[in-house]
Amino acid sequence: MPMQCKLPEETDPFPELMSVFGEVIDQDLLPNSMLDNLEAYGTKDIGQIWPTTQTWSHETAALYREAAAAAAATAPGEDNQGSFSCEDFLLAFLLEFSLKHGLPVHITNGAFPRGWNNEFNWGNHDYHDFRTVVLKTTAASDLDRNENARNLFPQQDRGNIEHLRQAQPGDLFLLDQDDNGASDHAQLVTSVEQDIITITQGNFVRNAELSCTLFGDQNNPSSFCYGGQKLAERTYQTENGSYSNGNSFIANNIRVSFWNFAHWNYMAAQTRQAVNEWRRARKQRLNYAHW
Ligand SMILES: [Ca+2]
Ligand SMILES: [Ca+2]
Repeated sequence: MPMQCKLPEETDPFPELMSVFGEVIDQDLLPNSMLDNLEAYGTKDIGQIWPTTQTWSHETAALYREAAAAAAATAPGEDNQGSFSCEDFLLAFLLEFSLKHGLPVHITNGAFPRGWNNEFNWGNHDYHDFRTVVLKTTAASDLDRNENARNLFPQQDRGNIEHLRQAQPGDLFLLDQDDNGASDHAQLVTSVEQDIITITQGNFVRNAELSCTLFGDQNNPSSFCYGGQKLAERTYQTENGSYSNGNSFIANNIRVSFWNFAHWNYMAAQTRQAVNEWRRARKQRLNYAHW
């Protein structure tokens, strides 16, 4: 898979949008003024992080679930020896799978409410840069955003034990442990068998060293101060409500969620179109300047 920011050919058709889990949310696109600004600040051309070569469908979502079922063994360990904060693990796993299969992603957070899209390269960035910025700027509570993930049981905001039992590998467990309405922990479901649900998770522990407080970025997976922890496997026993750390768990504080693939398909197509239109207009502008 080429990792350079290759520009799409104007004739490159966007892959067909397939029917898949999720729903399209109204979200602002990249404005031309922003693309013009990037150009003004020295970006030569706007390319892609990776090209979307297929869209999310029931088939590719099923492949993703298969990969999640093997996630404990193949957890992505590009840097920090496989250490991650909880949401960073879910994102790193997703990004790696999407890159490998040419699938679109559109991750929205407070730092970039328009969403990070693989079809938009804001400079000469590579996959590693993209991954770093997405992980660094996205918190567990951002997975609550409808643009990123949707509840699998929309009739109720909160989960219950029956919802947990119906989970599948690849689903996200979003936990609101302090019950303030925002998720503060996230886990990847890797298997559901009878009364036992297995998850893989990262964790975050703040590094209290002074040098980290002053110079490090605890949220940056590439920083020497990254607070991500080694991946761990945990189990829920739905029969008796016990969790593998010895505590019991409260099913009502866990939402079963899945990525909003339908929205990402749509946003990647829209982003490619917006970038192509901007490039066409820019070419005309340059031709006119050279006249
Ligand atoms: Ca993060
Ligand atoms: Ca919370």
